[in-house]
Amino acid sequence: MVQSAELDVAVVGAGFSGLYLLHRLRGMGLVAHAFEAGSDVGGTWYWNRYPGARVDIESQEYSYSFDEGLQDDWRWSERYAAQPELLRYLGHVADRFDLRRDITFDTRVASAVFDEAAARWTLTTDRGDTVSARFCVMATGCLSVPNAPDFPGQADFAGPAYHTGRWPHEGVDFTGQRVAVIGTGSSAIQSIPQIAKQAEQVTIFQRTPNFSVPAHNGPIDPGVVEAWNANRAENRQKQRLSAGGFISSDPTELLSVEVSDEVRRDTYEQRWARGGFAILGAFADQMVDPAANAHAAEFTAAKIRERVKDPAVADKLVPRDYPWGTKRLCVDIDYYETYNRPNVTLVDLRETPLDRITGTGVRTTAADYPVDAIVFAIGFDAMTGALARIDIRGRGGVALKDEWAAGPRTYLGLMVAGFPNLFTVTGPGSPSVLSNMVVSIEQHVEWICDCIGWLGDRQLGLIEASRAAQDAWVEHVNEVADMTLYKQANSWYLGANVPGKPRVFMPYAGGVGVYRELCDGIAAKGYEGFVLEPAAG
Ligand code: FAD
Ligand code: N01
Repeated sequence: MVQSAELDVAVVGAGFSGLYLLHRLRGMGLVAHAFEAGSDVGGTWYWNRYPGARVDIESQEYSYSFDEGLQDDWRWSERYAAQPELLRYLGHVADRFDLRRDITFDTRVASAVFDEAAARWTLTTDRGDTVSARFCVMATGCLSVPNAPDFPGQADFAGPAYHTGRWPHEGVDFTGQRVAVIGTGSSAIQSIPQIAKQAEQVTIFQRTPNFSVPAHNGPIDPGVVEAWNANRAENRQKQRLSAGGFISSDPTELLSVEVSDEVRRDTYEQRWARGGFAILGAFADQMVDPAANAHAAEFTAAKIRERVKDPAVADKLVPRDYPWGTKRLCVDIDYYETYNRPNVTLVDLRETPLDRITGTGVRTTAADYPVDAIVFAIGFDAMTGALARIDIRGRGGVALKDEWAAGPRTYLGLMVAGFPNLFTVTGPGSPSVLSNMVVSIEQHVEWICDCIGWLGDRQLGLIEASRAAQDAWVEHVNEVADMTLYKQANSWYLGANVPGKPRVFMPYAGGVGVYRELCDGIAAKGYEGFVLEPAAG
């Protein structure tokens, strides 16, 4: 339970972001408390327990860097840690730094209202708690609100239905069952091979195929761990200054359009053999030059055709209508090979659209598919979803959802004009989901905490993004996105997966290192672009 109704900082969420915030704020001698809708810490890794869930960045890179002892003591077992291990890691962090005593679980923050006279935020929860805090940090996650399935007839379905983002804690046994999986994003690509190993029959309903690369997962190579630890400080610094927040992709300056066909093929083959996101570092022009991007797409398509035996099925699995990498690249274990199994069927919803769910299965315009269970792997209301579900009101009682009616607008993805002392972690307008998020989270947490400390040192009580700085930042975020191919995909980066959501490219595509330097420069100039006011009284 929250010990004090008068907090220095209220934190919403207890995933990677909320846990580090609590630890850091406490270390500054501040009274901080977190509220978490789940029953324990972990965020993404608490909720997403579907079979096959695992990280797409190498384990040692997808971990906190802020504490040497933590890094010395923790050992990852696999190259790409699976969800249970990631959840154990976050539980270990909570234990190690004794964080749970400052977290109220099973409690959803329903509203956060700024009281201008008192210069404080009042938060109310769905359990009737009210707390007041000088600062409020929304560590609510970019992918924490699953899209609710909304298929005609779904209430008629007699069997169980699951969403990958809200998987039952006790697990699901599909033995002997016929299972429908709707969706073919990362969650589906990870879970389908596992479900297919257990179920009698799996039918996959695909609207848009994704580009996926093999993880080549396995027990973590002790040599990798040794090399990482031998140069850990340097590696961590390289991550922080890199484009994507990870260094295992080993990016080159080579341009795909300038090398010979042979060099290009060899480069891609070598990176394919390394697995995972190594391919992202192959050429510097693949995300900005359509011709270079087409090379990556052609190479990946050829690999899909090698991996899938039936050419007609392979053909359906090849993405055609958006550039390579403009949706987060999937990292799979035997995804395409799973289509070679006799108990797996792919239904292309572009050819035969999903008509309705019936009492006994899924009906397309061409056929009925009787199933015992349905898995909805249909994604999230990303980046703004969790914030939109809290009634956040800033100056003059203005609601954040009204302020963002035409799409999110922030300064640096950290603050919103009209909402003083309210911070967002990895909010829209920051590199966020285009990066190794742990690196982006640490940078945000440290910037926010340093800012709060700086204000305290100067007897300043309020910080707020100026509208001019916010407008300029939004323009810059758009300009940078326009230099890339990202906007050519109907992705959740643009809000395209949620009917009625404004189409705005939400993350900052300028890179983690560039962004960090911008944020640090702004802080060094006395928080340029922010309006500062003395503490009340
Ligand atoms: P979250 O982990 O989402 O935690 C936010 C928490 O806030 C949640 O527990 C939620 O319950 C809580 N919350 C939200 N609203 C409220 C409210 N109103 N009141 C109370 N509590 C609230 N990123 C990568 O970089 N690499 C990966 O490989 C990767 N894999 C992923 C796999 C999956 C299946 C998903 C969904 C995401 C993945 N991500 C990955 C992104 C992942 O979300 C981040 O890496 C990271 O875990 C986010 O941490 P967070 O603390 O910011 O948010
Ligand atoms: O969700 P998604 P996700 N009818 O939105 C389909 C991270 N993550 O949970 O593209 C039929 O990507 C939809 O089709 P379409 C990662 O950042 C990482 O898989 O809209 N189909 C799509 O195929 C990722 O990007 C990992 O045409 C419908 C799928 O559902 C993000 O989370 C693992 C539909 C949704 O794909 C989200 O991934 C998991 C409908 N009405 C997640 N509505 C790692 O590997 C939606 N779809 C680390």
